[in-house]
Order: sequence, then structure tokens, then C-alpha cells
Amino acid sequence: MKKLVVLILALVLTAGVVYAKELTMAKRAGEYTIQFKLDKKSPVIGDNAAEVEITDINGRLVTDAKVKLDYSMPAMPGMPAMNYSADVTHTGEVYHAILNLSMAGSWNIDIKVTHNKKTATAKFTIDAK
Ligand SMILES: [Cu+2]
Repeated sequence: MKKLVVLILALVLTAGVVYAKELTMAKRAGEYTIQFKLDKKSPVIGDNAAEVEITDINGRLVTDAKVKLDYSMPAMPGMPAMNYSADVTHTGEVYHAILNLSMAGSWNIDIKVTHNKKTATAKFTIDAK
């Protein structure tokens, strides 16, 4: 058990270092502000770690929302539309997901937040290289 705690602590600290070089975007969605962060300044083909932080109208962190993160690329010549849903996990005050981007180009990110029986969606665009 103690080892597990140390491991988790190490992961949290490492994540803090990783997130220092990050891409951060924020959008208003309904009563909430949704902050979307990626572990890299420029998203890459493959895995990208995302972090979602939700604050309410009073600037308080919302830690009990249901968060859905979908990412997609519209159809292009020789490629059908691609739509994925990320598994969103909740640790502490933020939500985490891994986005596996299969090709370079522009991806649409839809973050749907359900809280207090209300749903709000924030849309972001990232450019994978
Ligand atoms: Cu494509």
C-alpha cells in the first residue's frame, strides 16, 4: 500500500513536470469554463495526454461532473471521417484522457460536461504534427 502511494505521488510529480510544456485552451460553455490542456505544445501523431479542468460561474472547481471527450477529423480525400471517444478518468480536481491521434492535421475536440442535470459542450481545435 505504501509503495502504491509513493508510486502515485511520483506519477503526480512527473505529470506536473510534463505539464509545464503544455498547450492550454479555455472556453466558456453554459455556466462553466472548460480548460483543455495537452501535455505538449504541439500535439503529435500517437498518444497525447489531455487534462480537463472545469470551473463554475464563481470560479470554483467542479469535480463531480460527468465528462465526455470526443475527438474527430472530418473526411478528406482518401480518408473517411474518423470519430473517437476517449476514456475520461477523474483524479483529484481534474479529468484526464489520452487522445490517440492517428494522423497529422486538424482535429476537433468536443468536451461535453454534465453537471447538476445540465449539459454544456466546449469545442476546441488542435493541429497534430
Ligand atoms: Cu485525416
